[in-house]
Parts: sequence; C-alpha cells; structure tokens
Amino acid sequence: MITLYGDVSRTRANRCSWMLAELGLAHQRQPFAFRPGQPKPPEFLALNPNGKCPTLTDSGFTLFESLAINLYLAKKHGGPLAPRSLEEDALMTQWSFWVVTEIEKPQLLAAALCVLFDPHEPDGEELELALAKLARPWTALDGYLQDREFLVGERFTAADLNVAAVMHMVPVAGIDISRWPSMVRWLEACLARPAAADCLSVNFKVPRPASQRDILAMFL
Ligand SMILES: N[C@@H](CCC(=O)N[C@@H](CS)C(=O)NCC(=O)O)C(=O)O
Repeated sequence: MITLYGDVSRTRANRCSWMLAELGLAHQRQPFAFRPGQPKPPEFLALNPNGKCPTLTDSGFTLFESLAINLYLAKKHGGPLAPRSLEEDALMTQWSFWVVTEIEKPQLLAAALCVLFDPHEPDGEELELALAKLARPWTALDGYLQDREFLVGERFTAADLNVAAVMHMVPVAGIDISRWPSMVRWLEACLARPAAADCLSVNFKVPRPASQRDILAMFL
C-alpha cells in the first residue's frame, strides 16, 4: 500500500498526487503541512529526517524528494510515462534536476511576491531579480521545445510531469511568460491533463516576512 504524506493543496505533495493520478494508483493520504521550525511527529521524522513533505511509503519502502518520488513511481509502474531506455532515464533525471536547480527557487520567490505572501506585493526589486534569473532557463526550455512537443521520447513522460509540476506556479502567480511561446504551448498542454487538476489546487498563504533580508533568507 502506498501512503503519500503532505497536504496536496499546501505542499509539494501536489506534484506526487499528479503522478499517482496519471498512473491510476490507489493510495492513502496523510495531509500534513508543516511550517519551518514547527515540531514534527517523531514517527514522521523517522520516515524523513528532513521533516518535509512530500514523503511516500510503498509497502515498507520510504522515499522523500517530490521529483525522485515521481521518477520512482513512473519506473515502477511502467507505461508511457516511464523511461524506455537508459538514455531516456538519464534525460528524465536531467530535466528533473534542471527544474529544481535552475527554476524552482526564483520562481517560488516570484510566486510568493505575486500571490503567496499575505499581504503580497507584486512590484519591486526582488521580483525583478527573480524574473531576470528565470529568463535564461525559460529561454533554454523555449528553444528546446520549438520543434518538439515533449521533453523526452516524443510522448508525455515523467520528465514533462516533473518540470510542469514545478512550473505550475507560473499561471498560479499570473506571471507573464508570453515571450516564450513554445514553452507556453507545452506548459498549457501539460497542465490541461485531467490528472493535473490536483496539482493546480494551490490554496495557501504565507505571512509576508518583515524585511527584505528575511524574504531572501527564505529562498537561499
Ligand atoms: N525538495 C523538497 C522540498 C520539500 C519541502 O520543502 N516541503 C515543504 C512543503 S512544500 C515542507 O514540508 N516544509 C516544512 C519545513 O520546512 O519544515 C521536495 O521537492 O520534496
């Protein structure tokens, strides 16, 4: 039996619930949503020493890191989302690492400033910096998708799901990405999948930190 730990509307567990839905996998949910610094149940820390969601257990096997969980589920359950060769596997890993290292942090900062912080303040230097940082990976992705429908193997795979699951914050935050039309076309196609519906249900606010320094510290 699979258990997904993490509130799907308030944590990155939404990425894994998208994969579970794509694969049609029955599972239980433990809808935790911890704040940094909040005490966590020892049973949960025994599963994930980072104390973060999502965490997944699968008949006694435990895994954390949302995109690693998705790659595991795709590979275990096969089908079109899974790699069909070592090379496809490597490319799916590449795109998953790429999106968390090149995109996630500045995009989350932009989304926080535009909608997630309460009160939010969609103008200012931090937003400009975050968007400037994103221009390079977004240009790379847009160029790559100019003559391709999907990232790997000419079909929707775990690579598309992982990258789009991180980038779903773009429409949530109302960030204008019209400068990158191939990326827009690809992102819209991924997020229009019925199984992505869970992933889109972001429903939380974070108190806006008092100072610029505190804001930046959250995203270092
Ligand atoms: N890189 C991790 C990040 C996990 C993460 O930061 N989860 C947040 C919720 S989205 C969390 O559990 N925060 C609680 C805390 O920081 O104590 C992943 O993708 O799974």
